[in-house]
This record gives sequence, C-alpha cells and structure tokens, in this order.
Amino acid sequence: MTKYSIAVDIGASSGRLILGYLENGVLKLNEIHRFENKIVKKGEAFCWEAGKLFQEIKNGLHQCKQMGIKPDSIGIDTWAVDFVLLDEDDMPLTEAVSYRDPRTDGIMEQVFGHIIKERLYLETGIQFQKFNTIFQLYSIKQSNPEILEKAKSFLMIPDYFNYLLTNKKVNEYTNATSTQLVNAFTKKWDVQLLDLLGINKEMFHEIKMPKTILGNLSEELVGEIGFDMKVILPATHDTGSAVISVPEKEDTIYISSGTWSLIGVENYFPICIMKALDYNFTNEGGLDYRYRFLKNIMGLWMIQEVKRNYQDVYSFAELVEMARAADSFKSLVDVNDDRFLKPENMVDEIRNYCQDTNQMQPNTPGEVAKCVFDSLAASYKLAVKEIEEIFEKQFKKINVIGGGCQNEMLNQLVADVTGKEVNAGPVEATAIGNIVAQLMALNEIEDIKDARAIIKKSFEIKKYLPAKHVLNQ
Ligand code: LFR
Repeated sequence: MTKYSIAVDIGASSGRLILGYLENGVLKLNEIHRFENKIVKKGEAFCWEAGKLFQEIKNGLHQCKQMGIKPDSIGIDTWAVDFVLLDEDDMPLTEAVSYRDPRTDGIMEQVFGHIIKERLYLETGIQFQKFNTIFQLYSIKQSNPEILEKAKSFLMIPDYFNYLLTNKKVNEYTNATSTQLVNAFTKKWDVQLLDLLGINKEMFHEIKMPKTILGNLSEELVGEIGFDMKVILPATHDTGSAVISVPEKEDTIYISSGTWSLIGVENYFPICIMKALDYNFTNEGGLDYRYRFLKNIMGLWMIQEVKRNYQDVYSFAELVEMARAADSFKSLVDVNDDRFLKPENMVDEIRNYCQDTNQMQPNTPGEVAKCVFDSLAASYKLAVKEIEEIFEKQFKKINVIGGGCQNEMLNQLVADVTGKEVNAGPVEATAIGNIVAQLMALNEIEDIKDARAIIKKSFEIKKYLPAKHVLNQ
C-alpha cells in the first residue's frame, strides 16, 4: 500500500503543507495548503506568530480531510535558532521572538567573558551569528532572569508544534545543534557550557534523531481533525532537510537558496579548525549524524526586502529583468554585514553602504537589484574559495537547491563568477528532504543513498555552464 506523508515546511515568508508519496519509484508532490508567515511587532519585540502558524497547520489538515486524503504521517521543519519556553503548566512563558530582533546586540561579547570564542567553537563547531540561541538565551538571562528560572521546557519552533500535535516534548537533533549549545562530538546538550553561562539546564529535553517516530496525534486533535496519523521527526531544521535533497555529493558544493543562502558541503565529521573559525563556517548536525559544513550568506532576504520597500510594485521577475538591463552598474555591498540583517529600509541601507564605501549609489530599482545579485554572487565566490582552501581541493560543480534556484540570472551569474558548472534543482528541496526522512522511518525508502537516487530521477535539474570568457581566464 502506498504511504502518504505530509511535509509541513515553514519558512520566513510562507508555510506549506505538501503531500508526498512514491509512485513506481518516483517521488510525487502535491501542495495541499499555503499560508503567509511574517515577523510582527509584539510590544517591544519582533516575533513570529506561533499560535497562528499552528492554526494554519491544522487548517491544512482539515483541507486534507476535505480532499479525501488520509496521510500516514506528518513531519515539520522550519528555520532554526528560535524557540519558546514553557512553564510548569506547559504554558508559553515567552513569545516566539524572531532571531532578527535586536535583543542579542552586544550579547556575544558578554558570553565571551564566560567562555572564550575558540573554546566555544571547538566544542560546538557552530558559526558565530549574533542571533544563535545561546545568545538569545543569554539576553533573556540579562533582561528577565526569572523567566529562565521558571522555565520547565525549552522547545525549538518545530519541537513546540510537535508538542502541540502529540503532547510529547523532545528536542530534535538537527535544530538543537543550531543553538550552539550541543557538543559537536558527544552530540548531547553541552551541560558544562550551560553551567558556565548559568543557564537552567533542566529545561532541555532529550535529543531525538530525525526519522524518529514521535507518536500519534493527541486524542484531542484526532477528535478535532477527524483522523489520526504518525508524527515523525524529519530534519526539523529546514536547511537540514534541504541538504538531504542534493542529488549528488561528490565534488559538489551546494547552495540552499531561499531567505538565506547556505553554502557548503556535506561531511561525515565536524571540522573545528582555526581556519574554519576565521572564515566562520559552521558544522550543523544532519541526518545520520552527517554534518553540514557551511556558512550563512544573507540571501534572497535582501531582494525580498527591496521588493517590499518598493511597495511590491515590481514582481521578483520584473526586478530580475530590470537588474539585467542595468548591466553597467557595478557597485557591490558586503551582504553579510550585520546592517543588512533587519534594516529599517533595505534600499536606503544599500545606498548608504555604497556611499560609505565611496561607490556609486544605485538609483533605480534595476540598479539596486543588480547590486544585490552581483553582491550575492561575489559572496558565493569568496565562500567557494574558502571551502576549497579548507578542503585543499577543487570542487567541480555547484548545486543550487530551493526556491531561489529558479532565478536563472543568478544561476548563470554564479556559474560565470565561479567558473563552475551550476546545477539548479530541486526547487522543493526542503519539503522533499522532509518527506524522504518520513518515508525512511516508514520503511518505504531504505537510506539516504536510496533517497538521493529517487530524488535524482524524480525532479528536474537544470545545468548552467560558465561563460567561455570566464572559463578561459
Ligand atoms: C534558513 C535557516 C538557516 C538558519 C536561519 C536562521 O531558513 O534555517 O539555516 O541559519 O534560517 O534560523
């Protein structure tokens, strides 16, 4: 009997429920429900609307019922690092504050007063981003220590939704590693680190691996939805799910392209050497204890914000076309500068950056978009060079996955600036990675090798070759 799994994939700007199943060895996908996600201001803080998002998950399940679909399982993935804390009655003590909230400004330096940067990296292997959970928790400790003392449960966003689905509280491994509180070698919560920082360690739950069958829907929910199914842990960190979908591993650098661009390689062990620290590469935990050695690049967030700043007058496709037409515009920004994390106005911030660095300011939407795409490509090129230096080898190809791989201009640009073949696809990498993990847990797919072979034959991959003049350089 065919098994049907639902991937709930929630990103920074939208969430979807996607049904996946195997038909004659080919993976089929069917979008059931789509909803908006955004950051809203609650009091002083920028937050996610966790309650609304969970309601949307339930709306999607009602939709399944109406469509006559009875899924065997469901798995949830979202972005990483963010969390809620629950009290002794399992009620939220905190809002789901977004990592883009400035509450962690200056906190990293305070944490380094307790543990030096190098030691933190050697133990966790995680890159330094001011919004990592470790810094978010430490900022709560500084501003509202009583919240941390009262907290009985620490749940990452997908852990929280899993709890609402099943009444079970666990911390899933791939997402847990993004906290910078998991030891890269023992793969457990780093209790010593928590003690050093004076963070209540009792609130953390047992770390469970992707492919774990968590249980069934709670009785209450079965009553509400009208059917039962298994809740399975995929790689609940979206990037962890996405990277499972990279069809070829050999000689390939991937770019998971969405709100963020995550560029790196899959690895079997963490690389916590000083050069990796200097270049700020991370070793995030993956399926079967594989590691994602990668770095975060600001990504399409910049163009999403640019689009918003122009009051959504232009579509993404129009911005791309206008960028193409602004061919002579050459200014570049450092996309990884913190000033682009959540500026008041992205267009102004880009213009100001150019002024501060004595470059021509972009004036038209096309010039602004050109500046963003060129700067992203330049940043990818640098990251490729850093990866090749660390691995002491050349990689032949770049595989762009995720929604951003539909941007043909950027794909060609990446091929041109890196001089490498670029393969684009699958577009639905995250949902696919989520679904195959569930199908592995249900014994429909044997292992990750089997999964990748299925993915390769099920989805279109487009090839972009570097322009000749670049190849001949
Ligand atoms: C991508 C992503 C990145 C993570 C960032 C913040 O959606 O999950 O992997 O660094 O969001 O959580």
